[in-house]
Amino acid sequence: MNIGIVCYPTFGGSGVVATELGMALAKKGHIVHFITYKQPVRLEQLSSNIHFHEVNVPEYPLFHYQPYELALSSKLVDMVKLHKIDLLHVHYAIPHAYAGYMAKQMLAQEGIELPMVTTLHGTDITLVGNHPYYKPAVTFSINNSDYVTTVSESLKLDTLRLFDVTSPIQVIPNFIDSQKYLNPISECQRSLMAQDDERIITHVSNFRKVKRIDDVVKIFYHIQKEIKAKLIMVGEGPEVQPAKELAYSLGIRDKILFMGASNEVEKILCLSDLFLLPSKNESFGLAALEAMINKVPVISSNTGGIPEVNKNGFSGYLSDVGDVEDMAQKAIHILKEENLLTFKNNAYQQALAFDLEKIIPQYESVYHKAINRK
Ligand code: GMT
Repeated sequence: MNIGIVCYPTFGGSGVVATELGMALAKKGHIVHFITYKQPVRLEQLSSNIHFHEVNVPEYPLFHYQPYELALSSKLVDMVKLHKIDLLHVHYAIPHAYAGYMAKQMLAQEGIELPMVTTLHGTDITLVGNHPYYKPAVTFSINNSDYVTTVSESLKLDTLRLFDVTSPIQVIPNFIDSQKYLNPISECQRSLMAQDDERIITHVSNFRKVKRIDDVVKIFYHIQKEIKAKLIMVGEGPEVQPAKELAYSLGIRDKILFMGASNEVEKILCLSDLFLLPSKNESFGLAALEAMINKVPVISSNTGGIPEVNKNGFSGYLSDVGDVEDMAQKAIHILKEENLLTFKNNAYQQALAFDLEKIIPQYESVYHKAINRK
């Protein structure tokens, strides 16, 4: 198939999933066209069947807001015609599903049918898309997609609860390429990060309020009182500075490393003993899955789709949102010498349930159905 993928090209989970999906589809022989404003960060290399088409939005002083959706929909029309794209897969409803719908309509005028699959990722439904300013357009775009998928059962329920959706929704969970993690990473040098007798705890996110970064610092504060440990914080966002300030005020700033955004998260995860994800909301928790495939157990909140990924008492533990003490006690339990290895192995086993081999055919099947609906 000749597939057009529209996504955010940044470190965010939806962009990562879209990019990994495109690369996996290309490996299976499909031709994949990424259409977005920048080359996606995880797109390692362009090959003969992976293409990137940049969407440019010319600056014009009259515009207070530059019209990205307009530029994207025009680019989609051009690329579909030029490359004979069979199907469009848009990730994240805002504004991609909306721009995709406009492209579909423009192409229909020329007798070209373009099936569109929309994958909802979370904040496009639970946080941003739900805002009254966006809701009518998001509802319209969902209902006018040929197929709609969500990354968890929980997100499907949220979508049905928050929007007046008339299209059927299929759950296709996020995935991980387990083959990439079969061999130990040579750069996995624990000694660079911590002393031999120190446990390494990690958090990776975009440091938004929804991630409850202050809880990450507080959980670590309790842990380090009982166990010698270091916290590695990976990512960038508005909550980095408040987290640093909280760490200073708790007297633990010297035990926390802020690494900034990284394209090599697995080099940090491979030497980690525990991953913290105390989010207020999380449709799936791809960061937790990436930790687990690296044999890192997870302490998380029990919100949204996280319970579909992290299994309580097996790959880690789940607590109520904000219950910092409970999360810390459970973390300490996992980090004990006699428990750690079991949890590490369990985390890895649990991650294998989301192996790409099981998930990619589900997307291919949706594509076939969407194309055959024409
Ligand atoms: O919150 C993030 O980490 C970014 C956000 C995004 O849209 O890129 O992530 C959402 O999509 C990811 C991939 O499907 C999910 O794993 C995250 O759980 C989801 N984030 C939220 O629901 C808050």
